[in-house]
Amino acid sequence: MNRSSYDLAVVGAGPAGMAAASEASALGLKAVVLDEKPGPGGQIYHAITAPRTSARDAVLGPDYLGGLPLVDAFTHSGADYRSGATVWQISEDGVSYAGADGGGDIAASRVLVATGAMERPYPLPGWTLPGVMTAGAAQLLLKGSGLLADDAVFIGTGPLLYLVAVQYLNAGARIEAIIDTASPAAKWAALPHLPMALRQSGYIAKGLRMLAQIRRSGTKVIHGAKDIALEGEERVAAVTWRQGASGQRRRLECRHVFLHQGVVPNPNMTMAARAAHQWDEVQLCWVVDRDTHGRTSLPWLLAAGDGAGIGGAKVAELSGRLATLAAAHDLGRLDAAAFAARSAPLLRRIGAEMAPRPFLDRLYRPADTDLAPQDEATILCRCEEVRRGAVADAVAEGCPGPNQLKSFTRAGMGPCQGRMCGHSIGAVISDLSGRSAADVGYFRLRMPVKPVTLGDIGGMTHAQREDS
Ligand SMILES: Cc1cc2nc3c(=O)[nH]c(=O)nc-3n(C[C@H](O)[C@@H](O)[C@H](O)COP(=O)(O)OP(=O)(O)OC[C@H]3O[C@@H](n4cnc5c(N)ncnc54)[C@H](O)[C@@H]3O)c2cc1C
Repeated sequence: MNRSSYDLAVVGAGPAGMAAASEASALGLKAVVLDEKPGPGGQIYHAITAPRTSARDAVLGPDYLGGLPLVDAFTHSGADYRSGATVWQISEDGVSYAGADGGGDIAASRVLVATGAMERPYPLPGWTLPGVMTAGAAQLLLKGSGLLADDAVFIGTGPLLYLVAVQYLNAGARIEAIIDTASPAAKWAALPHLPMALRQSGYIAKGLRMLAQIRRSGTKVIHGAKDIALEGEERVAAVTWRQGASGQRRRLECRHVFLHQGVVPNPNMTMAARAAHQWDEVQLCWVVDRDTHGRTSLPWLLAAGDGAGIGGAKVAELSGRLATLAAAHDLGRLDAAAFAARSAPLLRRIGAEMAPRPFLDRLYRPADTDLAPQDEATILCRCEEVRRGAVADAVAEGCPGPNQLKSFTRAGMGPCQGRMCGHSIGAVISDLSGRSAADVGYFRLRMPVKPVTLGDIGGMTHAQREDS
């Protein structure tokens, strides 16, 4: 059992967590960083410390390699880094984690949650078939293991869908088709925000370059698809959809499908800690209430990065630094003048980096029917196999929200604790009841936030488990 004591415990070694730890060391704070992955980098820089080859560099692109200095600074920061450490509980006393070393409790004066984003669930008929995964999962396989699936169909909307498609093309894979589900109305809603987005024209130029590369590759891009469904027995065999005004049903055979409709903050840890959250009507997700420096409604808890609100990797890095400044100031280790002086340039850069967000969030807004699927047989909660029809029955019987739905159906009570279904369940109840998503609310979450064994909680090492 590990009971060392730290000024700051950081959960997550993505851009936010790595930057926070580097800043902590520069300020003389004793910091520990825990991440369940085997190496630092988070989602964007997943497996960045793997041996480099020119082929891999060319596939993953310059933005991926741009993470190397950050990882290098983190590695040399002097912060205590625990890889393969799954944090299952946080509190005002610190964090509890499970890991190969036996895990344990780590006392810390402040806890910074930098657990990043997750892909918004995209439930549609057949999405649980083998051969179907999220675009982000396909990307992790590419980054981590160099695995590719030829002739995949990409379905959905959002910058990450196109980024993964481009990385696939860079790797020499053939893409069967991209079915872009963004509604035409989204473009009109985004347009007024284009001038502000152009203040950071690099993002727009990058997006246009990706679209041009996909066009040049000859990949089929299909717009206006409705009622998309995946077919197959043992595994996915085809995608079908209704096209255009005639509503004619089309069919495309395939063996792999990658789904994606944007990323949302992973709210499980901050919600389970009982920090205040609110519904973001533009990003269509729950976000933790926080000030400019990531201080939440709980005095011991800070939040940074995409887990606290989607802003991308640069904003994650900057917000990690700001949260550490706040921790240092609040612990009496940084005076008010230094706190203000160090914060000002970071806040300015965050303002600039966030300029394209209102445009991007509206341009890639998922269609309402994709957020809340209409087909009765579509599974919403994968862990407990709860279908939309069961949710509709419960709402018709008077079930008012996700928490009561647990008693009706067990939705959200499986190992993922609602991570995979929370947003879809909220959207479907909102759709069925005519109430806003904010009013419907989210699951009431509890620790442990990750599935752990009694051995993990008791702090057994792997060797002890094998002996017992
Ligand atoms: C699947 C996926 C792929 C993405 N790929 C890209 C990309 O290629 N390019 C891009 O620009 N943006 C990408 N993004 C968006 C992206 O997340 C970045 O904006 C950036 O990585 C955010 O940094 P962060 O530090 O906030 O979180 P992350 O980079 O997500 O890091 C969070 C870290 O927290 C760890 N963690 C989470 N829960 C626990 C726990 N309970 N215990 C221990 N550790 C925990 C995770 O293992 C992870 O390493 C991706 C998002 C997702 C969901």
